[in-house]
Parts: sequence; C-alpha cells; structure tokens
Amino acid sequence: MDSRPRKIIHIDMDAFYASVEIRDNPALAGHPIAVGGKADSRGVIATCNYEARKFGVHSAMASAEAKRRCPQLILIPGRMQVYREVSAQIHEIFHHYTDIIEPLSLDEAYLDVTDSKLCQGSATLMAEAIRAEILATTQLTASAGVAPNKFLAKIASDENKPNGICVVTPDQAADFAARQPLKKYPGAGPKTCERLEKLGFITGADILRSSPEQMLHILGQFGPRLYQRAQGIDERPVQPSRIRKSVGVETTLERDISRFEQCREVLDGLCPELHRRLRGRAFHNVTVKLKFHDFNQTTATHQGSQLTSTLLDNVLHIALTRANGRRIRLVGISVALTEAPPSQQLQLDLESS
Ligand code: DCP
Ligand code: MG
Repeated sequence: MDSRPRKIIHIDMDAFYASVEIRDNPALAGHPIAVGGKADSRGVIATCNYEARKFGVHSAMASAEAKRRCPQLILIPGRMQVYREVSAQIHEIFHHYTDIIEPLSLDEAYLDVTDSKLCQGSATLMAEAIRAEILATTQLTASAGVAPNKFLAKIASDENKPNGICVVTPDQAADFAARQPLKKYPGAGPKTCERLEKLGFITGADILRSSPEQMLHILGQFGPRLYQRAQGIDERPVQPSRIRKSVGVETTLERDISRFEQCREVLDGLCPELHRRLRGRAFHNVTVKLKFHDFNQTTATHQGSQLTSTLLDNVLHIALTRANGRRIRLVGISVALTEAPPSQQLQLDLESS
C-alpha cells in the first residue's frame, strides 16, 4: 500500500445561498439577509450572511426567532435552481484538478489531489487556484482546508472562513486535532458533546488523556474512532460519486461566424485549455460541437488519441456540412477519456473493504 501522506482539499462556499442572492441583487450587500421560509408560516432559515450571523441568526433556526434576534433581517425565499447551477459550475472547476471528488452538499466537496501534477504538485497552490477560479467564474468566495485527511481538511476549511484558507501539514496534524474543541469535530453532535463536556472532555487533547477502551465504554463504537480523530488520524478515502467520461471546452462567440477557417481558428484557441483540463489523461475520440444562430446544434465525432491538425480539420469539416448556410454562435471541442483514473479505483476498493 501507498504510505505517502495524502493531499486532501475540502472546499466550502461562504454563506452559499445568501451569497448567491447578494451577487444577483447587489442592493442587498451590507444588510443582514437570510434565505429561508416565511417567519409567519413556521419557516426556517436555510442560511444567512455574516452580517446576520452577528445577531445570532443561523441555519435551521425558526425564521420567527431569527426576526426576533434581528428585526431588520431581510428574508429571501431562495432559488434552488440557481444554487444547483452554481454547484455544477464549481464541480466543473474541481474537475480541472482531479477526478477524485466527493461531494458533500451543493456547496461542499472533498478533493484528493495526491497524484495531481498541477501547481508543482502543491495542494496549497491548487486550493488557492480553485478558489480563484471559483471567484472568477461565479463571483462568489469559497474557503478551503488542505490537510492529509478528510477530517482535518473539513475542520481546516472552517478555520479562516469566509474567503480563507488553512493548511495543516502532516507534521502539524496531531497538534491541530488535539487543540480543537470537540464540537468542531464532524460527527460529534451537540448531544454527544454535551455528555463529553460533563465528563471533562472539551478538546481533542482531553480525549487523548483517556484511552480507546475508555472511550468505547463511554460512547460505544464511536469512542475509539473519536480517539483516532483526536490523534489526527482518518483513513477514510475520498469516494468519487461518479467517474468522468469526457472532458471538453466551448466558447460562445461575440460575433457569429460561418467560414471553415474562422471555426478552425476558434478550435485552435480552445485546444490549450482542453490540454490543461486533460491533465495528461488518454482519450480515444474527439468531438466538435457547433451551435447555430437558430440555437440548434450538431456534434461530429472522430476516433483519435491526439489533437492533430488533420483530425481537427476532418471533424470540423463533417460538423460544418450540417450548417446549411446557418451562422455559428458557439464552438466546442471535447474528448472521450479512455479509462477511469488509474490505480485510484483499486486503492479505494481496498481501503473501504
Ligand atoms: N443549508 C440548508 N439548511 C441547513 C444548512 C445548510 O438549507 N440546515 C443550505 C444553505 C447553505 C448551504 O446549504 O447556504 C451550504 O451550507 P453550509 O453549512 O456550507 O453553510 P453556508 O455555505 O451557508 O455558510 P458557511 O460560510 O458557514 O459555509
Ligand atoms: Mg458553505
């Protein structure tokens, strides 16, 4: 088995639904706002911005209580469709860095970048690049935690929120885990924490003064696991939800085009970005997509494992024969990946069994 420390990134958007609402209605900026159900119909708060949090408003609180704490709170009903679209955008960005992505919710995911060669292999630089790409694409901020495992990465992403990053190196892992209050440990709910607190366990360090056996006695199966976490240990693999089958890029043109040479030039412009996103993975066919000014579209596919000039000429030629005089408003290129991420899959199977 591979004994190198892993490089795990946890990304979590800041005040997600609320930030999307402020982005799309800048007049809300600076005011305490919350997304949730109405105060007079037993609604609850889904989330709120940091201005509202200063008044003690938080997720899952009754909207009526939130209004009591913060009478000037602006309550917004929420637009799930938009949040889902932003979620898809950020997941697309994650895929520029690795395919080993485990989504936790719309705004949160673990990434295993242990084998990624980008950013000189630095997980810290990758996390910063991901945050920058998210901001450029969505105008929203995300926070990141970088650590040798999921447990530490998740706590770390909260450390410098909003719009922050926290890196826990392998040699800092044990100290970092020990000094955290147990209520920050994912999996330790309010009831458990209350019980532990009564017994004198407030931080990870308090747990370490006990023993796995004593923790088993107090908490059952969760006890020894909590002891491990307090040591900074978490062997759970990042479990990708699905395997990516293709990688592509496309661009909507500022002005419609129609000639072969123009389309070819756009394709040439897309290839470097496609190469970047491929991260050296092998592919076995190439697809060109054209969208016409009447919004219909066509795709043409050709076998090939390299983006040669001849191949691009051929595929584009096939696609263009379907234009029938229509101007083109979007050009895209994608490739079908030959295999799932190598070796990772086997490793996951072993670790989770
Ligand atoms: N959410 C919800 N109900 C909850 C908790 C969350 O509907 N009880 C939704 C709204 C949040 C989104 O999920 O915007 C993400 O949840 P987070 O816990 O990540 O909270 P936020 O992103 O809103 O804030 P933070 O900056 O603390 O991550
Ligand atoms: Mg969040």
